[in-house]
Amino acid sequence: METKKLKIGLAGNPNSGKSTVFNHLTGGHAHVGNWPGVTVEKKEGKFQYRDYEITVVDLPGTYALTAYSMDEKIARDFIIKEKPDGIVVIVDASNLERNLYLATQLLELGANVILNLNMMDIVRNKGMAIDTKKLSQIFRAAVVETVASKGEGIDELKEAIVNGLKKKRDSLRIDYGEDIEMEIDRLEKRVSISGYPSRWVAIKLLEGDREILEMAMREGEAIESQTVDSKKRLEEHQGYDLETALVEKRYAFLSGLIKESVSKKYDLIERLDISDRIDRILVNRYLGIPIFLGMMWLVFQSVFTVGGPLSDGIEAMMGWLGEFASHGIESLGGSKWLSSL
Ligand SMILES: Nc1nc2c(ncn2[C@@H]2O[C@H](COP(=O)(O)OP(=O)(O)O)[C@@H](O)[C@H]2O)c(=O)[nH]1
Ligand SMILES: [Mg+2]
Repeated sequence: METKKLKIGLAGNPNSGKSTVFNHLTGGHAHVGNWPGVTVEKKEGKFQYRDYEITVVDLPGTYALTAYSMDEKIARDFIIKEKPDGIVVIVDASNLERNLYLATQLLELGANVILNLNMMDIVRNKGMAIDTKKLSQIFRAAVVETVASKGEGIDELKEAIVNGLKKKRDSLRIDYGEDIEMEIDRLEKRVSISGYPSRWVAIKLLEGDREILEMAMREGEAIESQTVDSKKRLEEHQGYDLETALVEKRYAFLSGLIKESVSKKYDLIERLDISDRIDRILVNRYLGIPIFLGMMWLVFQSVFTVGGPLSDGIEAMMGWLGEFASHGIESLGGSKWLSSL
């Protein structure tokens, strides 16, 4: 049988277990070189699975795909220029929201993503469960769970690489809201950079990505003033920083996704959450004052109903103590004038 070739990239936040997965896939045999033009290390390995020979490229550990850092630029250039068959995104599943941000960016860039939920041992210890089917549906990517440090799930990951990548999925579209979508639309129609998805380019222009703007201007100078106009319209009307707004929309999408697909058993963390919620009711703007007044009323009531008999009792006890003290002093041989005090 003829061997077919696949090339995949491994992406992930630092400390997500990327090197551990790389070593399990490739058996630790790696060719180490540099990324073109820079001194950042590039690690490549190979493995055979079924009738495939799969080349694995270790991408630098990153949190996003902006042009601000060399590592992030390397990751996005690899996807656009080397056109790998897929990207395995290694995710620390015990820290899903932050880790999925990178995966979201890769999907928006049009990469064929396999989501590797690593650190599943920690997730299970926390009493959490992840609905991988639902996550896969909403995220439009194959999902595989692993405990890479123990080699668990690596075969399933290999299977997903050869099978999951065959499926053509619709690319993920985050809804940025009516106003922003209108400007994305406008820019998307006016810009084209060969090899780059135009919606992604439009979003990057709104984000203020210098590299993308320079590339877009080489295709047509007018795009700069059009970008400035779009940003001005949004920022002046809404009074927000556009770059922040775009990041927030992605996190809003992620938090919805996590609400749908992650469930928690009733564990310690949950109980702490509940006491936190009670605190929030007590300090709530509207409920706090009525609850406070109610409590004060109870205190007053208790002073009048319980306080009467109680103060009688205290008086009686003081009298008795006085008797006891004067008798005691006398019986110990003290003089009459001392006990009369
Ligand atoms: N508990 C747990 N630890 C893991 C798992 N996978 C990797 N680790 C550990 O996490 C740390 C970071 O892993 P590494 O592969 O160096 O992460 P990288 O920075 O993404 O390359 C190491 O100490 C690994 O042994 C896992 O599934 N569960
Ligand atoms: Mg590493």
